[in-house]
Amino acid sequence: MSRLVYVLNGPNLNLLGQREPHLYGAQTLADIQRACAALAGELKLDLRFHQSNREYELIDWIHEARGKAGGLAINPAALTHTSIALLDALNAFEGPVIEVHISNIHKREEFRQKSFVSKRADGVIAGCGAQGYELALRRLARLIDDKG
Ligand code: CA2
Repeated sequence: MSRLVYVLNGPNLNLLGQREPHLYGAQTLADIQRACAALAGELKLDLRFHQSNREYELIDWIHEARGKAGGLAINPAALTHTSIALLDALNAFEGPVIEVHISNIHKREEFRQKSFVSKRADGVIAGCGAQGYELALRRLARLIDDKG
C-alpha cells in the first residue's frame, strides 16, 4: 500500500498561533507542519501537507489523493459542520480517513457538534491540541502497515 499521506487543513487554520490560543494553542500551522514532517520521516510516510481557505482547493487535493495516497488526515475547520461537498469528495477516496480537530468540538457550541465529515471518517481525534495531527499520522501509518 502507498505510504503517501495527505494532511489537509481548512479555512482560517493559517491563523493558528496568532489568535485564540485558549482554544487552539500557541503553535502555528508551520510548527504543526514541521512536527508532522519530522514524524512522517520516522514513520516512513511521504507527506503532503496543505491548507486552504477555499473549499474547492481542499476538494481538488482529495481528488489528487485518489488512487495514489495510502491515507488522508483532515482538519476541515468550519467546513466540518457545513460541507456536503467535502463529504462527497472524501467518499470518493478509497483509503483511510482520519478527522482531526484541535479543540474538543463536543464541548463547544451546539453547531460545532455536528460533523458531515464524521460520516466518512474511519477515526476522529478531537481535543488533543496540535498533537492530534501526530496521533492521526501514527494511526494512518498503522493502518497502512497492517494492510501491507
Ligand atoms: O478545533 C478545530 O480544529 C476546529 O476544526 C477549528 C475550526 C473550527 O471552526 C472547528 O469548529 C473546530 C476553526 C479554525 C480557525 O482557527 C483559527 C485560529 C486562530 C484564530 C482564528 C481562527
